[in-house]
Amino acid sequence: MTSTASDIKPFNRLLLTGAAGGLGKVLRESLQPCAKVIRLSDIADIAPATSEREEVQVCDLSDKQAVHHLVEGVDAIVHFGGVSVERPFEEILGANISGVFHIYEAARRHGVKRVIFASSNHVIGFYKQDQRIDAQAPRRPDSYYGLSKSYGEDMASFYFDRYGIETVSIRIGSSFPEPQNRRMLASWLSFGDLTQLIEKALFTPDVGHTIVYGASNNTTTWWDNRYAAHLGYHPADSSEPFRAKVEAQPAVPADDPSMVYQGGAFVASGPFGD
Ligand code: NAI
Ligand code: 15L
Repeated sequence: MTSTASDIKPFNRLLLTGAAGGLGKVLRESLQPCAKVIRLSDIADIAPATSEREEVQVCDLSDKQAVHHLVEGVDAIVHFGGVSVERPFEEILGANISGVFHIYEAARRHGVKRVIFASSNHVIGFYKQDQRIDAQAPRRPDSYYGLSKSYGEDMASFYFDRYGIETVSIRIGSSFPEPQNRRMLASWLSFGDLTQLIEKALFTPDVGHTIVYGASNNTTTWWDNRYAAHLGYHPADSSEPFRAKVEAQPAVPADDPSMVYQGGAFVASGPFGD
């Protein structure tokens, strides 16, 4: 169930990174009740502010000084910016690895106490689809991209233990308007459920560093959220209404990575630069 307006005591200023991206555009609208002002940031062009409740600041996450400036005056950070697919390591390094360090270091210096980190199922992508795992399962990254999200989770853990900055790391499955293939019947996360999860992540007290799998209430499921029960996340949507449409797609061989591994095709990406 999505939080009601009365559950929410909005932050004064919330920073949303990745605001020009697919999910950023959705969250720009849906997170409005969470803050009096949302500061929208991306390296790419962002649509101009539509009211005094929005601020727009272009920023490259790999630029430490720029991120320090970006975080000034914010109360919480929804960190969705970065490279969102598998790419050569050098591209991942600046945006995702240096980027997440810059976000936490700026949070520390400016006294920000809560970060929501867009982690990914690709942190555990080498598990097979017949396995059911929880947040304590050893990570099995499937790509440089997955490794960068794994590093981000460790950064979150460190900044909580060392500085008391709390984080909810959301291992997002596949968040798109609808599931696009058979794998996404299990990994799909609706935009409504993503919003609910971020609201819970922002407003639940004492989260420490919590890892939660971001999936809707799908009939096929690989992920057990027992260690995130305190968030009270109860997904309202399901991939089931899309099953017939997805299963009408051309058959895929049973040994195709998209049918075998939780991370799907990411497990077979690369190598780069040979
Ligand atoms: P997206 O690629 O549409 O958006 C990411 C945004 O980050 C882009 O607008 C891009 O310009 C920006 N960005 C890239 N490098 C940057 C840099 N150096 N400095 C500042 N901004 C930079 O991806 P999407 O789908 O919106 O995902 C948002 C976040 O959620 C990403 O962190 C992604 O890894 C994560 N995620 C998304 C999933 C999904 O199903 N959509 C699944 C799992 C994780
Ligand atoms: C991700 O982490 C990506 O950002 C997104 O584009 C999808 O590929 C998603 O995972 C997925 O696994 O479906």
